[in-house]
Amino acid sequence: MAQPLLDLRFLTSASAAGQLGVCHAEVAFVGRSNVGKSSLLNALANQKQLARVSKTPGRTRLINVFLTGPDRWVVDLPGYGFAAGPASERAAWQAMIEGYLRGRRTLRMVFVLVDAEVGPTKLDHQMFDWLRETDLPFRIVATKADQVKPSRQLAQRRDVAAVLGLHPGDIAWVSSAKGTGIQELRREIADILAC
Ligand SMILES: Nc1nc2c(ncn2[C@@H]2O[C@H](COP(=O)(O)OP(=O)(O)OP(=O)(O)O)[C@@H](O)[C@H]2O)c(=O)[nH]1
Ligand SMILES: [Mg+2]
Repeated sequence: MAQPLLDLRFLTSASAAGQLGVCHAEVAFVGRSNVGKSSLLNALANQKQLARVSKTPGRTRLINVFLTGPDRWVVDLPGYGFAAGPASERAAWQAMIEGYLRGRRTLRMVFVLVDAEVGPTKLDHQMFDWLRETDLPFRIVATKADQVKPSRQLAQRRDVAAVLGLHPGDIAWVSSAKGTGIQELRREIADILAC
């Protein structure tokens, strides 16, 4: 069977959740700026420039919606914790992300991306707490796994999971650069969006 998500294509951008139309089901990527959300989307789609990637944090400034199959969305959100820029702008970003996460009845899973090498930051923990409070289903994805030394891979998986009170298997461990874990995540997302 062909791999799912390879048909991902750009649908629309919005600066507020209220501008978005309806869909059947959607999943979203959140995480701090520069953690690799847009790169992961490109890896899942096996397309190099579907979502814009940058070395400079704060590249994704809008809610970017990508379409797969009939009426299924994968949503790339702007990152949090990007220090540069005026406070008012940061507050507007936060309102955009919160507005989206609170406002979508069709949102089936929030994938929270954390850096595999750095582990969860204070802001990531705040995000987990907030997601628990709002009762949104979420799953943790550790990105840039290629940056973890091969000799540290197992221990790092265990450590990142332990900090979060999870088992190593509860966390998807991926590298967009090397393709690690991408096929598994594709299937997982396709299953979530399926019915
Ligand atoms: N080594 C390595 N670098 C990666 C990987 N994924 C992303 N990067 C790099 O990390 C940087 C940020 O990637 P983006 O995908 O733009 O990150 P983002 O989370 O979308 O960032 P914002 O849009 O600013 O929130 C880029 O320089 C990417 O090339 C990976 O799997 N391995
Ligand atoms: Mg991005």
